[in-house]
Amino acid sequence: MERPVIDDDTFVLVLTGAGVSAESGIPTFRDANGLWERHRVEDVASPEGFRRDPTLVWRFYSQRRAAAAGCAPNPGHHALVALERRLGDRFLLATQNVDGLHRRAGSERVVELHGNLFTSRCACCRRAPFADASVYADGTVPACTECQGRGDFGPLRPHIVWFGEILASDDLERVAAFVDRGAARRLLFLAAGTSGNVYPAAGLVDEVRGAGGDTWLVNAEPPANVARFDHFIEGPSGVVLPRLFG
Ligand code: BJW
Repeated sequence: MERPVIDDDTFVLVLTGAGVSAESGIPTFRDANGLWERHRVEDVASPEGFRRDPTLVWRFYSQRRAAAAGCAPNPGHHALVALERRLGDRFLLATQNVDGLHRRAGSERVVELHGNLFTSRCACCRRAPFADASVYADGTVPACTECQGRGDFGPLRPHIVWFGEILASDDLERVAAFVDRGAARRLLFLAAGTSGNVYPAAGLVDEVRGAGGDTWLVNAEPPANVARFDHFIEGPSGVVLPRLFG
């Protein structure tokens, strides 16, 4: 199997998607039997859907919280931890996954681009997002305890970036700064387990190529954007990542 050269000058930016958690038992979005086959994305993962039916949205995320809490990181997650320990600050992991499995595996330099399943925030007030593993299976829509009574009482919502919502600017800036630092030395980009459908994450490969970086993709099958990568390794990330970096 082709392996990337990682020397003392190399900066590695990793982008992970749902495929990396698939071997932990967490469903992907767009595969057969994926989440978007069973749920309408505009109903459960958009601000309009939440305004229309917050009960449905909380049922969806409650089921996902309950399921993810029972899952454990797999060898793909652990291989990225080992790579980070080797590279230190020359490593950054940008994940689209909200399941928290990278941090549970031990990854520290992590940017959770699309939020976190086990964090909630108020849909109305400026209260800071907070850790929350609550499950509302009975149709309850949790209320914010901080703005309640002050006239602008609002429901809590999952701290997730839904379609049409902007990603946190400090997260995007952290990734862009890493690309700049790596481009001044030797930059390697690895995407794993992502179909490359959702932006801005799907555009990272183009940014790295524009900065002169080498681009790798590990995926169970060739996705639509495979031609935008210099190297493609087909296979499950739980098997391929330990071989690449073990
Ligand atoms: C394996 C495997 C194994 C299986 N091993 N592999 C530019 C162009 C066009 C549109 C836009 C654009 N910029 C922005 C947009 C709009 C929109 C967008 O991208 N739309 C596209 C659908 C066209 N983007 C947004 O709205 C984003 N916001 C934004 O950019 O704000 C500014 C703006 C707004 C509007 C217009 C313009 C600018 C926000 C996107 C938020 C995405 N949120 C979601 C749901 C919430 C998270 C949650 O509930 O969990 O995030 S959508 C869903 O897709 C989720 C994922 O993180 C994301 C990516 O999916 P991923 O991870 O790639 O999973 P899959 O299932 O698609 O693929 C899995 C892959 O793994 C497959 O290929 C399998 O083969 C593989 N696999 N097992 C290795 N074992």
